Amino acid sequence: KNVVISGSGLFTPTSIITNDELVASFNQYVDEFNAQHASDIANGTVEALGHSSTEFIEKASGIKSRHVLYKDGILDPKVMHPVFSRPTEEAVPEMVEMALVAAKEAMQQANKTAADIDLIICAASNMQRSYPALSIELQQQLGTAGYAFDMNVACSSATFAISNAVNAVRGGTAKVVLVVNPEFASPQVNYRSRDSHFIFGDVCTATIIEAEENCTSNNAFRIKGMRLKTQFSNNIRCEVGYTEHCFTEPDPLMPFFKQQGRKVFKELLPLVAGVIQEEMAEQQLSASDLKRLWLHQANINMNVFAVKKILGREPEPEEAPLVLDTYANTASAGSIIAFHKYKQGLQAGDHGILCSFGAGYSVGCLVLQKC
Ligand code: CO8
Repeated sequence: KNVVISGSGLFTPTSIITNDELVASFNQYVDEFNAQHASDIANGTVEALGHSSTEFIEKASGIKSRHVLYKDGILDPKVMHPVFSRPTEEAVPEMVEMALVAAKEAMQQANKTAADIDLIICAASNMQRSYPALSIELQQQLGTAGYAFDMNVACSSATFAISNAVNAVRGGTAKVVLVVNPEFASPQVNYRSRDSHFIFGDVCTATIIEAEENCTSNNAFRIKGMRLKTQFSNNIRCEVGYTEHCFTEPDPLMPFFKQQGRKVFKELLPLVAGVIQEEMAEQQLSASDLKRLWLHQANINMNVFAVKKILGREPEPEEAPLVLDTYANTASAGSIIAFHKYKQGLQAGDHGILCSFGAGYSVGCLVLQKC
């Protein structure tokens, strides 16, 4: 049975933090830290912190700004994290609020109402709570029937969820699936860490997956191939979990994202290129058959490297669209934002590849064909 992505949606928070704003706040924190610890720094017991810089961030990552749900606390050198109310049982949590907006746009594109949807998958790198599942609350908010579940494969949550959706449609447990990827990343960023304070932004994407025979959308993409791969690595890690308060040695840095960026760069790229090339061989596609590459958005240099490896040449900007300049790394939502914003202009029969890569390690490659 042919299965398609018949609609996509995007929620973008209105607040933007530029590199200059982020660096100014970080450098003020550094100056205050170094002044406070001046004598320990002088006697060598504490290491002085170094300034961050807009030039470094743009050159190393390609990121110029990011959207966040709660800007103020992040930029206050005395706070340096988003500040918001604890969700109550009566209030809809942020991730569900974000998902509602993205879902409605995807449903509209796919000509679907809540009555059509019988499975919701909420797939993201972090869940705001363990249970009840956020997807089930979204199900209640939208008024859909059927069932819903949450899942997490970090940066590959969206592609792995689409693969689950395809299997549900093929297996007959669902007819129309809504996948949402509310990436509320900012609470997990250590804004006091020079190495990672610039990396992430908040966003939510959504897709509708259904059988081609039921699809009435005029901008649908057939999912021709799916290839998923995981390989364990500690190089991107977050330790936070429900056991946190039980540990004999509490660690105040536990909730944060940590990575060995260079190692990730080196180890992940061959994995990504391998998965994409294997799937291209399976689908009998050569580089010249690919009209677009909607890639994970973590680092501009990484994307350029991956695209050159796949196409065997420098890409034209529209062949492998970048959104990380204004969205930063949005974990699993990145490749879906690229798809959502740059899926126009393909002709029926044209092929493209949507590929996520990141923590796990994980790689999720979808071969898409314009219907
Ligand atoms: N300003 C100035 N200097 C800096 C800064 C800064 N902000 N940060 C680091 N430096 C310094 C370093 O200290 C280092 O100095 P020295 O040479 O003296 O030691 C120098 O600059 C070079 O540092 P790096 O080697 O770290 O610089 P890189 O060129 O490697 O760039 C990157 C760093 C941008 C992190 C790069 O390595 C990278 O992007 N790698 C790939 C990372 C990647 O793809 N990660 C995947 C992310 S995981 C994911 O996408 C989702 C995870 C789950 C979601 C979690 C939600 C929060």
